Order: sequence, then C-alpha cells, then structure tokens
Amino acid sequence: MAITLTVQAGVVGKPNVGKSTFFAAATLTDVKIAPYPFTTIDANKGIGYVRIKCVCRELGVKDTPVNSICIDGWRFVPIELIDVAGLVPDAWQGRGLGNRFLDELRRANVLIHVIDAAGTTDIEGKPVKPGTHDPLEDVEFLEREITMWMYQIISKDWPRIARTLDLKADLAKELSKRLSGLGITVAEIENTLSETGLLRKKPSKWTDSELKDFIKVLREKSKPIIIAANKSDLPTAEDNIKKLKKELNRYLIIPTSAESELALRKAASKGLIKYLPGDPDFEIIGEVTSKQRKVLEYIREKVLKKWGSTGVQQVINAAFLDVLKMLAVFHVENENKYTDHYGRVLPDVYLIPRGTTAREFAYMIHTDLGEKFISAIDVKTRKRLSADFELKHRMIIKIIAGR
Ligand SMILES: Nc1nc2c(ncn2[C@@H]2O[C@H](COP(=O)(O)OP(=O)(O)OP(=O)(O)O)[C@@H](O)[C@H]2O)c(=O)[nH]1
Ligand SMILES: [Mg+2]
Repeated sequence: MAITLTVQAGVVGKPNVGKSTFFAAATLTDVKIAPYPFTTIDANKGIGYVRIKCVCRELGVKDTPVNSICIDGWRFVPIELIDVAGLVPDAWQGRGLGNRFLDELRRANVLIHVIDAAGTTDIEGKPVKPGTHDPLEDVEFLEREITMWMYQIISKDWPRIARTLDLKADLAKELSKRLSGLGITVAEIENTLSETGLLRKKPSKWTDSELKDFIKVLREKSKPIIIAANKSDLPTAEDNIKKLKKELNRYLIIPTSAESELALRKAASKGLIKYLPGDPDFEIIGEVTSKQRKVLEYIREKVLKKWGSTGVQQVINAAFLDVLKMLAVFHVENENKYTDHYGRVLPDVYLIPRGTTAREFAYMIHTDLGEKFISAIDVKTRKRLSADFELKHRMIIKIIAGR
C-alpha cells in the first residue's frame, strides 16, 4: 500500500468570513460563495497544495512528477482541504448548523481558522459596518467551540468509561481507542496526560475541571489552529491585524485576501496573467479588459505590495510545515538518474512528520519495502543511512531492500 493523501486541514470559522473563498482559491473548485451566513451547508472537500522548492533545479534535471506538480522549479505537494459550514457560539450544543459540521472535522490534522480581520461581520456572521466588530472575540469563541465539542464526545458516559479505564494498564492506549474517531494519536494523549499531571491519577478520580483541562490541552495538540486574517484587502483590516498579532502571540497569524487569490488564480488559469500561488507579484501576459486591469492593479496595490502576497499559500504552507512540522521528502529508485522504475524523474515527494526514520519512510511507501529494509541512501550526498536515521526536509531517498 502506497502513501495515500491523509493529511487534512479543516477550514473553520464563523459564517461569512471567506472560508469557501479560501477553499475555492486553494483548490480551484467551484463552490458557492455569497455575502450572507450559512452559504455552505454540506462540506466541500478538495485538493490544495503545499508549495516547496523542488530539487530539480539544483540537480539540473527536467523532472516528470507523478504524485505532485512542478512549475518553474516549485513543487506543489497535494494535501486535503475541507471547508465546513460556519460555526456560531454554542455550535457544540447544536446551535446554528452545529454538531454535524463539527463532526466533519474529526479527521482534520490542523485547523485553518479564517477570521474576518476587517470586522465587517458580527459574531454570527451578519454584515455590520466595517471595522465595528472586534475579530479577537471570534478567535476565543471558536477555540472554545472546538474544545467543548471534544468535551461533549469524551464526557458522554464518562463515569462508566473512567471505571473501566481504571483497570487498564496502558491508559493512553485505552483512551486513544475511545477517541479513535477524532484522529488523535497515542503520543498526543501521552503528552497531554503528562503535561496535565494526570498520568498516574485514576480516571474515575479526575474532577470535571481536570477532565476539561485534559481536553483543552489535547485539543491544542491534536487540532492545532493557525489563523488566516482574511479580508486584508479592506482598509479596516490593518489595525485589527496589528492588534491580533500583539494580543494573540500563541497563534500564528497570517493576513490573507482569499478573494484576491481567487481572482488571481482564475486570471492565471485563463492565461491572462503569469502567477503562481504564493508569488509576491504577477505579470499580465494576456488580453485584459480595462475593467480586469483595474481589478488586477487594485490587488497589486492593496494586497501584494502591502502584505507581500495574498497569504493563502502561506497559510497552507505554515499549517503543514510550521504547525504540523511536516517535511517533504522525495523518493527515487535509481539514485543516478533520480528515477522510478518507469524512468520518471523525481516522480514522488511525500509530506511526512518530522522525526520519521528511514525505515518508517520505507513502510509508508510500501509495507514490503519496510519489512525488507536494509538501508537507505541520501541521494544528494550518496551517504548510506541507517534504519533509525531521521529524514530531513527536501532529502531525496532511495531505499535498499532485500528480496
Ligand atoms: N473583501 C473581501 N471579501 C471577501 C474575501 N474573502 C471572501 N470575501 C467575501 O465574503 C463573503 C463570504 O464569503 P464565503 O467564502 O461565502 O464565506 P464563508 O465563510 O464560506 O461563509 P459561510 O459558508 O456562510 O459560513 C463573500 O461575499 C466573499 O466575496 C476577501 O479576502 N476580501
Ligand atoms: Mg462557505
């Protein structure tokens, strides 16, 4: 079994902030976007990409990517995005479109919290005079909703479960079975137990506040949040973004203009401009109408020059590379030609957790490769790597396996 696309980011936030616009820009999927709350009802799933510097140029080869895309020396590595309905306060208790949508986030490894940094919508997503709603409030409420949703799942039937957990030797493992649907790993549970000082306390003796504390820390570890401070193209966003960065230093906050990114990507796919997601600028290469030119120049002035990019690609990269601390590693079968057995050059690159060893990587590619693992080769330096060598970002690896 080869590696499948399992890493997923959930796009979350209150209604009407631009979640679907962000999703559409990142995946180029047509989805419904409108200036009122609850436009999205059924979740949208699509493929977005982490952008990394490809190794093709430093090796001086023309690559033939298979599981990813290479444009102008940039590798776009696929990840899954899920755009869900807007969340309102007390969604965890079923308010708004509530629980059902929270349940769609079970598999998400990281959450991209899209906020309306320009303050043009109230806490429920209804339009208000720009700049009159404080987005700081939205950050706090969303975090609470996610935590309470997890609390609700875990606390259901807790006294009975706690008594059975009391009898088990490996608390983390048993808890992980209980939480299996939430995409939480045993390691995350172990770390949470030791951080909250609950490792040696019998679950039936946990107080409600200890259970809540446990879940709060577990949420931070298993569903970490990155903030996309959206609508950064509007004049009221600037002061809010400064304030958010100052007051919320526990979060990574990246200004975004999803609407601008969507416009640029559409223009690029029509051949009107040369632009890659994440670029700091674009070049007009096609026949544009004066209206189109005006929109494009507006984006250049108000977004690209001001913030350095539209931020959408930066958020996705940061979610996987900085928050989840993943690495991109290339795999080849022929270390001289950098090919697979079909002769395709630098065909595949994989996003893997930091700390993944050479042998674990072999297992990810194919169980058989893992089982018959002998050693690995760091293709750039030709060095042999042992089974427990921890791979590094942008390495090219060949696995040597027995028959
Ligand atoms: N100015 C500005 N408006 C934006 C931006 N991104 C989205 N919008 C607008 O915000 C409104 C809501 O966008 P959606 O993408 O539908 O928002 P949503 O968060 O998915 O909304 P729900 O599905 O209702 O929860 C639309 O009118 C968008 O055009 C942006 O970067 N800047
Ligand atoms: Mg939507």
